[in-house]
Amino acid sequence: MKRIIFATKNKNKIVEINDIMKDLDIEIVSMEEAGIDVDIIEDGNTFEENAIIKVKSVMKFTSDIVMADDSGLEIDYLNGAPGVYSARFEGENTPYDIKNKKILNMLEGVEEEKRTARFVCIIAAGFKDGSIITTKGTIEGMIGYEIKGKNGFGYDPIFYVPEYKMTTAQMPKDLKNRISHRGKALKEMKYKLMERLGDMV
Ligand code: ITT
Repeated sequence: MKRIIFATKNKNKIVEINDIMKDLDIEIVSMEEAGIDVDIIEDGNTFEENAIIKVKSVMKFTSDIVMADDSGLEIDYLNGAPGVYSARFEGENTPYDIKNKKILNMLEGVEEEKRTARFVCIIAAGFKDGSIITTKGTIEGMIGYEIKGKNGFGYDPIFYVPEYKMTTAQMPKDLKNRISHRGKALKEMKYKLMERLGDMV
């Protein structure tokens, strides 16, 4: 079976990615499972730059296909913050309950129309010939007024999707994976991979 190494240390992402890619005949393994341990300095200014940095850092250690996800939450009222700093917002190791409460406080009293936000995801894939391709997915929503839901991870409990009248943390995983930034970016990547797989691996 063909193998892709996913350059992430975020276990929640690996779970979602495996679910989304399960119909492909490809084994997705984490860096840990592949025995690759590298500290990646995410010093890009955009999601795309960071996704490519992650892929390139791991490509040095393998000739397998390497894939990475750089994602985050853009809040319009905060001029797009936390954006590429989503994981580092208020400190990398701070529990999300605290980060989410902080955001709710920052938006206290802000009316509904101004609470718009989106999750953005860039997926990058690097191949043994050195080429790298990227895909992008977004999901539009708004910052809710309270923490709601136990599914998902990160900012899901405050990311409210009006169309479904719930946060992404209240969604069953299949629904989130179908409509999410990551789901959309990975779906497009799946098609691009299927086009290339024959001669690239
Ligand atoms: P890797 O770099 O090792 O992949 P990371 O968690 O540091 O893991 P990012 O730099 O891409 O990943 O930061 C993404 C952050 O954006 C993530 O930690 C969450 O805070 C947030 N985020 C991304 N996708 C999300 C989702 O589907 N639901 C909730 N929060 C999400």
